[in-house]
Amino acid sequence: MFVDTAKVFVQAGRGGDGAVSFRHEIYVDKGGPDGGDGGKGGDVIFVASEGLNTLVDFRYKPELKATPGEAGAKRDRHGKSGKALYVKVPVGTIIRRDGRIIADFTEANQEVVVARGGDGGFGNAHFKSSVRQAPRIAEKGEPGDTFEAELELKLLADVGLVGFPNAGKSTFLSVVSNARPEIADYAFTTLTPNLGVADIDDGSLLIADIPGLIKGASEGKGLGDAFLRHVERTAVLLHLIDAYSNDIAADYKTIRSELASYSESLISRPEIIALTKTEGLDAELIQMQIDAVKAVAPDSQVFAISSAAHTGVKEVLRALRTKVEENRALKIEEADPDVDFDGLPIISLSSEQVAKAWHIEKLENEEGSVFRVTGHKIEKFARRTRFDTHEGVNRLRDIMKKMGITYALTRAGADGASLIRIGNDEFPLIEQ
Ligand SMILES: Nc1nc2c(ncn2[C@@H]2O[C@H](COP(=O)(O)OP(=O)(O)OP(=O)(O)O)[C@@H](O)[C@H]2O)c(=O)[nH]1
Ligand SMILES: [Mg+2]
Repeated sequence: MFVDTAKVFVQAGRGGDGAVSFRHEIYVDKGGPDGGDGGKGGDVIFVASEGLNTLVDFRYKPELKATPGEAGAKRDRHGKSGKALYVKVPVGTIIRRDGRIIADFTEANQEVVVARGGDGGFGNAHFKSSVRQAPRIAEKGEPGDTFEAELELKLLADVGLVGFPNAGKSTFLSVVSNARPEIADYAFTTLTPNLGVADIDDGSLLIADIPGLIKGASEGKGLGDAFLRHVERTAVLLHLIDAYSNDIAADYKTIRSELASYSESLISRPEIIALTKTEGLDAELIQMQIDAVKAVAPDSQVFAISSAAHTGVKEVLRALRTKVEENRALKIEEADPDVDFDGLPIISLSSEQVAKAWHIEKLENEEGSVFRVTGHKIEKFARRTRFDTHEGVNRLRDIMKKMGITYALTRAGADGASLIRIGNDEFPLIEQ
């Protein structure tokens, strides 16, 4: 089964808890704090792998979890970090989180940390100060990043083959490359995309062969147009048309209109046209067919080829290579680092500013009001707080004071008994 989309649950490892412990020494009643820190949770890391070309494995393995960090221990022993989970995906895989792209694997061996492991909590050895000789505080480990990842595979190739079923797409690929796709004298022989590398002169082209299109493919006729995603990222399309066709101009227009209904960008992609199976036709007839295509595609290069007799094939590959290179040069020129895809300049705060920012919101419910505090840094501290100990909560209160949050809360009408909510935890502003 060929699968090019999948949803998987990814969970990075939780950080280990920090330990509360005191040194035991002979003749010393109570030694200093020696609780070690928890280890960091393992990351979930995706790696692009050349050998894969389907997402089928993810249909059966929908949960990807890295291991948690271990808790800290006495005598300042730090917990072991959790092991990262490495997940192989095919080159061309795109990963989305809540609909937004978070990774796009365009090269073999490219690695992206898709979910970060939680930090380990500090052990009580960290909290010793001149006024606090015997701290009973330790932090909890942070939860690992957890979400549902949407995977989509869009093969990356230089050239995409399009055309009717039986046009000779797979045969062309088999003649120019190392690929051995299935070939037969009936429509819809190809049911899944094939990739092959064609050598031409001193370079090479990666070519993707997909199932044939028919009139109405965009409405689901035949195998539909879902496979067009695999030629969406190619630099050039090679449109193959059977030279024996009775109405070659109509054939051309049908495929073009299916490409147009799929996407604006596919229809404007540079294309080269090749009439196939020409070894048995006389030159005059071939010329008539070429003229018929040129009448409807005046700007495209048109070739006559025969995969069976190996004629015209090299010329097509050479023309494809030139077009691919032109297209790449164009793309490099277009890329402007300060402009995002929609052409809007990107304005961003420094990551430190973003991390420190916080926001207060007053929520009214039946039992009174609750003040919700949000913000990257304060939420991170809250996640590491052990709400079951006062030392833990008091430390969080200290941090809120230092960040100016407590002041802002009182300005917003909070008193000592007001409930503060950060993440999923609630506690009174001042210890009651
Ligand atoms: N005479 C001749 N027959 C060819 C040539 N190229 C392909 N064919 C034949 O055309 C038929 C269809 O070829 P395929 O390569 O399977 O066609 P396709 O476009 O991949 O078809 P689908 O996978 O169904 O979309 C087969 O019987 C091939 O042998 C050629 O150059 N000359
Ligand atoms: Mg085929």
